[in-house]
Amino acid sequence: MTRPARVWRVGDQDISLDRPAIAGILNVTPDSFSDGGRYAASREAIARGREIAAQGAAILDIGAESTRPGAEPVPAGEEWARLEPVLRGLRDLPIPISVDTSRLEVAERAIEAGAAAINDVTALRRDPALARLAARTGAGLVLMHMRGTPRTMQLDTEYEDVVREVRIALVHARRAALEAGCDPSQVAIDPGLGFGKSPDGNLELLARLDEIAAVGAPVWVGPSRKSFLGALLGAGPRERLTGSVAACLAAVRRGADVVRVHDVRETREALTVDAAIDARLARPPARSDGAAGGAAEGAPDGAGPAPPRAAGGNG
Ligand code: HH2
Repeated sequence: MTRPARVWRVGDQDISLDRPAIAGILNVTPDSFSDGGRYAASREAIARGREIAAQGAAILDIGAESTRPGAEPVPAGEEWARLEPVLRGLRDLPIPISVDTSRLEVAERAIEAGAAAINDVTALRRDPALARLAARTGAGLVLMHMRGTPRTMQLDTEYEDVVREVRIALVHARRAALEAGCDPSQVAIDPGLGFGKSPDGNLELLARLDEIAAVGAPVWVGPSRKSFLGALLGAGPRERLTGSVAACLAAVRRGADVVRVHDVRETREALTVDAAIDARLARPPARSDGAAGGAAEGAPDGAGPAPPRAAGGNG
């Protein structure tokens, strides 16, 4: 198996993947499935972007066109009009920004306005020239698997083997990006939970995420508040926090490098606890007789070596 890249290169920055990173979601749309309309005004969106950075996200992912099932595309001018004031207002953000767009003209403008990465939910199917743009500018590129378009994707969610099909499609898309001149460290892949998948298909993709991680690219995954969690829990989009966090933990244990989430603080806390438990494996055993042990013999809590990524890409 190829060793996963340990950084994801976005513009002139490296996002370390030694520990799982969080992409915080900011939707500046009137109609996103769980937070539509909430941050449609730029002032609220800018404040939420700053909050996401302060809560521990490694990257802020801003979307201006909903991709929920059945969503109609918005004109490029409208997409850019929603994005521009928010990008300008967040120019000094201490973390890089990715823009969730699959349109070349929007991506070009976003990079000019300071975005460091493009999150393309069509994996170059809508606009293959995005790969050349990333190669030319050094922007990070996320290639996400989707069957069809948001309007059609849930009409057929049957696969012979969903993991195999998604992996092959992502390998092809990544190869196209590399052939266009992208460096491998720039190009992340994402199985696209909820994009043309049944509830079982999403669970299968999470259960066998190590097979996607075996491709060797940084792996993004976005279970946050999605309807397969609602199907399991009988909960509406705003009531899926616990399920989302559980899915993120399961994903990082199977090789996810970046989890794309709405609830950054809660996810960060869960990942911190998970990492602290794993870190025990890299230290001398703690004594159980009440005497000082473990941390007292070594580094203070939280300052130890990066934990081994349990099953990190290796199943
Ligand atoms: N999911 C959504 C949008 N963009 N990008 C990646 N790479 N991976 C994902 O799983 C993903 C994505 C859908 O979620 P959300 O942005 O909350 O909703 P909407 O598309 O309705 O704005």
